[in-house]
Amino acid sequence: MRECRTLAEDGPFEVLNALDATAMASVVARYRIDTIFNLVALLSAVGERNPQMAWNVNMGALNNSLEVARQHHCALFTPSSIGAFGPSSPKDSTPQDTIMQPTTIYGICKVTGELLGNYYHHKYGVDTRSVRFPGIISSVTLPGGGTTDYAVEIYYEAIRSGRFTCPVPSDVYMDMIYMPDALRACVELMEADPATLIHRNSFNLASMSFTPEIICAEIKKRLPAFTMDYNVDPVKKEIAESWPNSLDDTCAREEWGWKPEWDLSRMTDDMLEHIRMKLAAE
Ligand code: VAH
Repeated sequence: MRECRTLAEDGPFEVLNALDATAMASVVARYRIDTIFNLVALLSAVGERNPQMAWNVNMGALNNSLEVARQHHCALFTPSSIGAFGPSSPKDSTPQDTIMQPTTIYGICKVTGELLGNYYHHKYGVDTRSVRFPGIISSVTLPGGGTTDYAVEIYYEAIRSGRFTCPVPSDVYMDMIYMPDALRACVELMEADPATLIHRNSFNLASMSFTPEIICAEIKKRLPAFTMDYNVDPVKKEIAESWPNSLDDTCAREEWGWKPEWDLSRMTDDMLEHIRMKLAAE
């Protein structure tokens, strides 16, 4: 972790193919990395367009990260997702330990990743840790192929055009989290005392849960002229409806002190402010 912080603040960046285990091992050895954050994934919607590629990329990068972490004695963070749940999981306040039969290749990769993370911890002692992320919302990076992408795109269109056509049904709840909270969760989990962890791969993580109608209303409080209509994408509809409405993150709160700091109102102010500045600069 210390190594990672140093690199992030002062150190260089290396670009490597996460499917190239030799290159990954070489970078880890060269910079004496003590913690690997493997965030490689083809997301839920794009994964359904090419399931074989999604499996090869997502699991190839994870397998390399696990093996490099094992051989080089690194800790490893690999995110799971609300997408690891499926239609047979309890919908509301989805428990930490429950049925997990996802119906997307992305979700299947995430459940497999959780099992592999726990396996490497129990069999080899690798310090693997993980959270089940909600949809992550950020003004810095544009979304790329996820079912929750609408919750970022809506803010851009509120500033750009004042209108948005939503691909997700108006009444479908999904858990969401603002990027500052997501990043803090990664660090706080990896810095937690391992003696307090009962779970490892992977912790339910909750912050806020809303529907397109709810986020639209929050934006309209600030931009009354903003309008939204719908052109529902059948793939995103099926995926979104298969996921939980809300997660129970009691274990994360009790085992390593998780507590979100951003709610929908505060996030909306921050997103609109930063996107205004970003688009003005462009
Ligand atoms: C997706 N943003 O929509 C990702 C995420 C919880 C959703 O995994 O696929």
